[in-house]
Amino acid sequence: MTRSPHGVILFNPRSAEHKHRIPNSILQVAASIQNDRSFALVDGNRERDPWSTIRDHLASGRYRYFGTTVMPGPQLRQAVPFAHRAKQEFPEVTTIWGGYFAANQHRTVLSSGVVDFVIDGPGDEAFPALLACLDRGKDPVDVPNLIWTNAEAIIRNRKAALPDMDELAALPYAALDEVYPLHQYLGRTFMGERTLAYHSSFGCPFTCSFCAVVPIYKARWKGVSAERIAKDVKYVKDHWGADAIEFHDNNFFVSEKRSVAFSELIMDEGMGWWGEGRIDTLDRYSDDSLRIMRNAGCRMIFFGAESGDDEELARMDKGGTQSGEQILRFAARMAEFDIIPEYSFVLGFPASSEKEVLDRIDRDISFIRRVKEVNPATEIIIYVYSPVPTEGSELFDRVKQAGFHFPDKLTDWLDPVWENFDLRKNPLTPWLTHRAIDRIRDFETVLNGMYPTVSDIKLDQRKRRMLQQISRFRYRRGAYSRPYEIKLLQKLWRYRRPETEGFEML
Ligand code: B12
Repeated sequence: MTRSPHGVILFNPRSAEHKHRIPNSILQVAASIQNDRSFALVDGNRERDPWSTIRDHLASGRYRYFGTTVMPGPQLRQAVPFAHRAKQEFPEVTTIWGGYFAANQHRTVLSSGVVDFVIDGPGDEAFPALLACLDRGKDPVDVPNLIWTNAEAIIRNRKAALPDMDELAALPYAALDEVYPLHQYLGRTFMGERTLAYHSSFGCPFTCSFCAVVPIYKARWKGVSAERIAKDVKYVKDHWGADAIEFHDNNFFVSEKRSVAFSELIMDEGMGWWGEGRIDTLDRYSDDSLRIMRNAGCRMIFFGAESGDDEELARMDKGGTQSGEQILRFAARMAEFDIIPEYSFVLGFPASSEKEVLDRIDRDISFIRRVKEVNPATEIIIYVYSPVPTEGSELFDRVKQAGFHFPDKLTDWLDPVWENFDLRKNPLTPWLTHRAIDRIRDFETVLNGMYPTVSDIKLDQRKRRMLQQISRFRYRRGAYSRPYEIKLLQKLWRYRRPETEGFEML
């Protein structure tokens, strides 16, 4: 096939972190078109003025397509204004968005008039097919995983089956390295000196109704083989000295066979690694499997515990066999294998009265304390429930009945209220009052004071002991209200919250 003369700009807007991970979203998209046409990677995390870089590329006339990856939160601060500028200054250029925000909020994105196409899920097949269509001036009626508009309506094309992940082209690490030295993306974390961010699977087999992955993947999951992961990881180790891995999959541990095979393949590489999984899935793993994973460097696993209340787990369609009793028992089991469980909880679901919302928050707080009694090393992540459009789920119906709705206009998402919503920090949903938010945040402050995360590697032993000393009295008495003295120290020492910025990376 002849190479197309029309290049693509692939932009990763700035996210809020100060040390950055490999932008796998745009890198994997680049892999899908690297044989057909030229591409320019622009990482907003590595550019002081990314718009001028993008504008220079567009002004060169070599690029007809402007692709941007967009997740909710800080990335919108660049993605939205840059789309407006591109449309104003280069009306002949076609703008394409992909990523979770774009797909889940496609109606608002397309009706903004500054984004022409939205990739709905994996772009590996959709994107090259879309560009080939547009090169020929054709309407992309047969391109899968695509949402677009014609004069009358918004059209959502058919969903493609998940790609055969081992068939996907290798990531163009060398091309990224030419623009942004790759070793600078491999920062020091609690697992190693040079931590690689790697994504080895799409989707998740479950349909928790608070999760933004569900509307896009609809309980489908597909992973790269253990052999391919090991080959890719060793390539980055050999070329750029990676000695630790963050697996960015939504659910890395779906297959025990794959997890063990991967562990055996990197057993002698001396690499530490982290990934995300489900408690009920890992609890079915044999002791041998967990031992092999630990010996192969598995240090910590992120789990969606969500709630210790079985009725609440049912109300959020957690599915599987997860229960409050299992969450506690599994925390103890993980201690036997010296793998740190990182439990995330979602607090602040809708209820019929403020009293009921507050009672449930207190219920979740006492459950989290029990987890800490069972295994004090358990890392705790607290999210405040921020609705995602899981249309048709009982939870999202309740949310709508309670009067919640997303912004109608794309630019409204830039409002700090909605950014806080995205960050799951302070989503002022109709049923959540300031008192409820304060109760969650104050407990979190005291908890993080009493048990600072191991992932904050800049917090030395002396600082940890001081935080614990001033938090112990409050934690023991459950006196969480207005913990300003702890907040002050956490601010002073820039305490790191992995859920918003990822692990501390120096
Ligand atoms: C890495 C990551 C981050 C990094 C930032 C990465 C960056 N871009 O610079 C950090 C740690 C900073 C981060 C932060 C947050 N994140 Co985040 N993040 C991820 C994570 C783990 C991996 C993303 C990734 O690289 N995937 C690998 C690539 C290959 O997959 P992909 O992105 O899906 O891309 C494919 C398709 O979507 C499509 N595509 C995607 N973009 C584009 C663009 C174009 C042009 C095209 C054609 C196609 C295309 O094609 C790609 C190849 O098939 C995802 C979960 C996940 N597994 O995807 C969560 C995720 C995107 N994050 C999420 C959230 C909510 C956040 C936070 C808001 C959390 C918080 N409470 O603060 C913050 C935002 C604050 C901030 N700091 O910006 C949610 C979004 C959910 C939602 N509501 O939409 C996710 C889905 C996690 C989850 N399961 O809930 N995040």
